[in-house]
Amino acid sequence: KFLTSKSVSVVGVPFNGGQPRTGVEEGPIRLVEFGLLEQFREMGYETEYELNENIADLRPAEDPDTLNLKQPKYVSAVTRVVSQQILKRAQEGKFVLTLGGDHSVALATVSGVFGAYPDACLVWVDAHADINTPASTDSGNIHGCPLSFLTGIADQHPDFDWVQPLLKTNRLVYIGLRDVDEAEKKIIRDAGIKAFSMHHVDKFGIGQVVEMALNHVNPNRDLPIHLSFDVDALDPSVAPSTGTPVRGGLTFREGHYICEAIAETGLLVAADIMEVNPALEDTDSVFQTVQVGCSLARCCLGEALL
Ligand code: 6HN
Ligand code: MN
Ligand code: MN
Ligand code: MN
Repeated sequence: KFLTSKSVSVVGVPFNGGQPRTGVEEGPIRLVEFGLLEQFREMGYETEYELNENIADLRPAEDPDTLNLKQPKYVSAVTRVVSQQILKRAQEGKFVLTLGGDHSVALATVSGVFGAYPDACLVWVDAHADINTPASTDSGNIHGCPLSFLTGIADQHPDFDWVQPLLKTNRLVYIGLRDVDEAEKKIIRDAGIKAFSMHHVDKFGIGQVVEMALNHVNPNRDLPIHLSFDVDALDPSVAPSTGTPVRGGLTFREGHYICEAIAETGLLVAADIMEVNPALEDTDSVFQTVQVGCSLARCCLGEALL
């Protein structure tokens, strides 16, 4: 047991600078408006909340030469500040729940969580691998790159020199992949990173996949776990309001099962719910996506455990 009390610190990161579509910065406020904090309190959690409303004010001027990345100084400035916030809350023994924002915010969450728990492992649930390097990215969108910086696979980039390679590749496991760039496949193969794609979910079932994933990163079930959940891992019929939807994703139950099974270990110390974009699609789609984001978060905190 790593957490010292039944206490959750919710960190909203209303940030869209890691990708081109606006709206994802409204993810955190919509999840909170939906009643997430009250839901945690009803579950018996002491709940604190920081929205980081003015985070976009940190935007610096960009250099003309960004080495292939889009707005690296903006992403760096925001994630650097938020990483310190998350580090502090994790050090206080609180469960840290981060609400994105786009997935570049994982630069902050993983840096903060692994700063507090150097032995932690990371379960990355996503349609995408988010491990492009500045050299390999086609889009230049940094939400497709955080894991290359966090693992030290990316060459040093002047704007991200504060990011320490705290994540060892054998402490990272993927679930849900189905849209991985060719360059990312090579990175994953060369580094020997364990990855369970949708193909594996179909083949083995979600129960076996989570078991195998944890066996890889946490064989003795004694290390802290950080779960980073991109809602585009879910099928677009389940979570339609997200910036880069890909068909053939996790069902509602498969997504929840992952959160429940990891919560059940008693080792989960932090979770991210990322890429909810309330500006995309119709009202029903937004409601459905916000609702599923909240229920995933509650499952991370043990709601489904009897
Ligand atoms: N996400 N591999 C693509 C890219 O632009 O690098 C997609 C990345 C998506 C990132 O959904 O967090
Ligand atoms: Mn992602
Ligand atoms: Mn994704
Ligand atoms: Mn692609």
